[in-house]
Amino acid sequence: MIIYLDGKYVPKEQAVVSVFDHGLLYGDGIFEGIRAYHNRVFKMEEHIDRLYESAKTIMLEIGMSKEEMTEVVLETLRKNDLREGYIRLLVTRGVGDLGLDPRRCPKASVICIAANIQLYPEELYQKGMEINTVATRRNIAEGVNPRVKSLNYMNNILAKIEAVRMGCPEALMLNNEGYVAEATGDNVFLVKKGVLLTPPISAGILEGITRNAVMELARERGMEVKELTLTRHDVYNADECFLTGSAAEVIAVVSVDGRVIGEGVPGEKTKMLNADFRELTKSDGPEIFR
Ligand code: PXG
Repeated sequence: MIIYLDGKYVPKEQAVVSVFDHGLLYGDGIFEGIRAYHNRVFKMEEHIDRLYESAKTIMLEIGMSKEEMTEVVLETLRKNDLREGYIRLLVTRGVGDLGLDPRRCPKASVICIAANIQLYPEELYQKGMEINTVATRRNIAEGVNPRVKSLNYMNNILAKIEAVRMGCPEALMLNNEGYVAEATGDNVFLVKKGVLLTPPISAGILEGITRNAVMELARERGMEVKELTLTRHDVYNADECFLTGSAAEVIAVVSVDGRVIGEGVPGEKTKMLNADFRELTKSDGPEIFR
């Protein structure tokens, strides 16, 4: 496995960072989780744009152009002979001292890993999953805005721990007002009377790239799409529910807090949108090998 690390492509064993890196010391940094399908990097431009937006908000100077960053992603895939896979692109504040002042970190560190990922067992993609609401709330937008894909995922990790302790693979997280936000690494969708519903960005969620793609696919199918403040009541009484994410892709949810959603099997619209999503992965994004 070849890793990109600060300007060099090195074997995994040599891809090591300093214990003084503020990404490690403070979770001071940002990342993207990107997928490659059929020799293309899915929604590459959207991921690079979001990375640079996250950087802007945390006042992190990446030190390379978007074009150069795009090339890093493509070249990392080529060096690993991958036409399909999962890419973890991260930028940390870099090496500093034992104080959180980012001015002590002269240079950001850029890392790109290309590998494989399976978030949930294959069986769950067929049957749909059962999830539970957890007590840990999504962090508030007035703190670290959830739109920043920061390296500090403690909030979501606590939610994941709660879910796992309840015996389920994923958590439904609410925002601080008690409205539906998202899952730990996925956005949430409902289908009710043929309308696609999802919480608005203002609910304090990550603006998922898969979320945006699925909303667009639904509109192309003539479905009405609404970004609405949602309660757990809306979730329990939906006809269908599913999650989206670069890692998770599109996965049906068949039960929430013990309430069976719809017929208790992946719904028709969910399956349709998943098929459309699969199709889109064949043509979207730049080619890796020409
Ligand atoms: N919400 C949160 C909090 C996320 O972290 C999504 C939604 C979906 O966004 P995209 O743009 O991917 O459609 C994410 C992204 C993992 C993992 O290992 C999770 C994500 C990304 C990379 C890895 O669980 N979630």
